[in-house]
Amino acid sequence: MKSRILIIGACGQIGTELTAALRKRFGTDKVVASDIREGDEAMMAGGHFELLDATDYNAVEDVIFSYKVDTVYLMAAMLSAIAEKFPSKAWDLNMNSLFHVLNLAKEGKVRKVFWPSSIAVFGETTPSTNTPQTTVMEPSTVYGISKQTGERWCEYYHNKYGIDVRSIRYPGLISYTTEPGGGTTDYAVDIYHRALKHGEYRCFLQEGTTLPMMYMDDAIRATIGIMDADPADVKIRSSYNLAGVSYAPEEVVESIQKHLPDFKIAYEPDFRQAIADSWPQSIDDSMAQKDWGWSHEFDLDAITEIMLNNLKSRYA
Ligand code: AKB
Repeated sequence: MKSRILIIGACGQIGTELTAALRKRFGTDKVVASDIREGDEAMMAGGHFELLDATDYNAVEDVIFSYKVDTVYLMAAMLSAIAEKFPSKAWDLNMNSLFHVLNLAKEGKVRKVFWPSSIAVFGETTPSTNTPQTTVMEPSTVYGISKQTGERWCEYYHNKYGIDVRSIRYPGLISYTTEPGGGTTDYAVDIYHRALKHGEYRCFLQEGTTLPMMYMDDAIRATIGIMDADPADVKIRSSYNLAGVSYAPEEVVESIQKHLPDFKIAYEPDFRQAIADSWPQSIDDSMAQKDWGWSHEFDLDAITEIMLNNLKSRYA
């Protein structure tokens, strides 16, 4: 019987923690981690691992077939800042990988799919505070355009072919295990590393840039939560708004200074400022709360405490 879970993009920021959580929950034999590159020791030694290019349909199909995969979490993607540098590569990766998995589901080779969207689907014309689930969406980044398009395809495949695809719009994610790569919200992770290593941080976003953020444990809980939900309760098949906390760089500084009073920040905004300015400041996630019981746990001070405590030993 097909019963295994495949994670594509298992070595990325979300994939790493999602793999650990799913291995813990379902047992190592039930989970197949895969990525285009090898992961750290815990990833490689902790269970099944396959080198896999998410844009190679045949390779993805082979892994699904040989491991008897039933459910796919497609986490491979090029994030907002890096995608601006490689637009066509980003489009290929973000879109082709999704089509491959949706088509494999359409052919009956996979039963259930998770695909991550992002707050990047919104743009300058979107109401920026308490952004509703359904609203104006005119993303201005390659990443945002790919995520918005992906949402439309997910809904289309669900409506037209009955595919059980589920998705959430992640805000910026904060974690200490694996660093993010190529996002606009990455400052909110880098800042903790720099605070411990150098006592100061040069921030590529300016003061007052409020963005929606979330601690990784909340994001993993949301991901598993929507996948656990009864299919009838997952009423939105494009992607759900998801909220944690919203804050600006100076609020992270204040939170860090409660532990490291001498910590300093300098603001040197770059091209990522325009991306951040086009995104919402806060998100209304009442649909996720209502449909599948979502609620976040971690606030900024709790995140800061966890980040500093866990990174401390690395920079001691
Ligand atoms: C990024 O900054 O690109 C990502 C995102 C918000 O999807 N963290």
